[in-house]
Amino acid sequence: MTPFASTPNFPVNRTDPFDLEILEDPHSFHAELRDAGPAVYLERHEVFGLARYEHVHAALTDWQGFQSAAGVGLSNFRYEKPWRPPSLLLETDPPHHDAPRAVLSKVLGPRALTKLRDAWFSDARCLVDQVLDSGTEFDAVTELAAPFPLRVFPDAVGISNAGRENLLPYGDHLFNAFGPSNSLVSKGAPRVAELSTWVNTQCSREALSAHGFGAQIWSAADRGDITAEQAPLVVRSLLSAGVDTTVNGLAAVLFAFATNPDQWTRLRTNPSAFARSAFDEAVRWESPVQTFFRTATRDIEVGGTVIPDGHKILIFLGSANRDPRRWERPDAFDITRDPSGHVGYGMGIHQCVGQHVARLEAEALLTALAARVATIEPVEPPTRHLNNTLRSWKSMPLRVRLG
Ligand code: OVP
Repeated sequence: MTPFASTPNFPVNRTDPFDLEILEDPHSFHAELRDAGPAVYLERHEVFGLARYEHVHAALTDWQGFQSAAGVGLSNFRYEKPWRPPSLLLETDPPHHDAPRAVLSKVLGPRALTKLRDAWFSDARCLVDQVLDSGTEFDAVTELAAPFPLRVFPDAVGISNAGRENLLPYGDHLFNAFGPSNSLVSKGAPRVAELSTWVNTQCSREALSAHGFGAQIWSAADRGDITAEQAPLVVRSLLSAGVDTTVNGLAAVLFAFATNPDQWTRLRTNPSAFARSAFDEAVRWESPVQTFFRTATRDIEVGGTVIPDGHKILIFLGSANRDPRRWERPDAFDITRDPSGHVGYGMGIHQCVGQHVARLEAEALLTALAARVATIEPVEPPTRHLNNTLRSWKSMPLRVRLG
């Protein structure tokens, strides 16, 4: 049954967390895992799963016991060659993690973003006007949540306009590849070489405009803060992590408001006060990044279970963010709650370095919508785009009333 004692001292679950039906609607599976115990053996992939907030938080903050350097997907870099050179941010630990992290946190920090604020607010108003002027029914994924980040973020990084349509499929495959080699990974495989070549080409100094995030990463290499070999891989992290995540985060907050009209009314009473925390509440509620793996660096105890050295551990961020042991009315989208402490951006030394960028995009888009839109409702149920890691969407038909 398991590679361990015939009577294991931990619960065992036979469900595949990456089964398409589970990805479509993971909530009851998450509740089952949380109720089973602090650490559950997931027999299908021979890994341990952590689904309660307390233990997810503890594992994320213990980077020494739960390493990222063996990969944050199911595959262990000690035994299997990764499909692309590992990320210098996501798939490393101190000391190697420190310099790239310090560079990116400065380039993407709140101070640096103040320069983009007015331009992004105006871009958001422009996009919202364009959508609303052509009608009050639209697809919130393909007309708002995808086009907005796809316009402002690659501009801010400083890549060319040509080929930007590659960013979403590249990210889709990247986030699928953290999971097992299932049908979602096979579906992306034919385009991997082409998409990787395009992304890698965008990371060279020559491909990047003069003052963007990309150029600032190369300037950090000139100063000696990182090496010239590291610079293109740090740029690659921006192009890898910065698009699909925000597209799905924005779609999530729009869906949250469409299905909770009282919350939209409340947002509109004071958009500048509520927009930011509303987005964080949507990140808690939806967890656009559902899972990441860690690897045990020694025999390590979690709530009475010893996870053996070298084992992969699946961390259920989405489950932790709806754990009733931590949150009151966890399934309710409530912009007046304090969502801080949610693990939708992770926690600890790897916590999302782009979170200020994501929040600024959301604040700009929600503010532009709040200025013109009185009510939002679904026209028909949205459809999911299934991904091994992302809680993603294909379509979201909405109807709004102006005023
Ligand atoms: C959500 C993330 C995701 C995918 C790729 C990378 C980071 C990277 O650093 O390449 S964080």
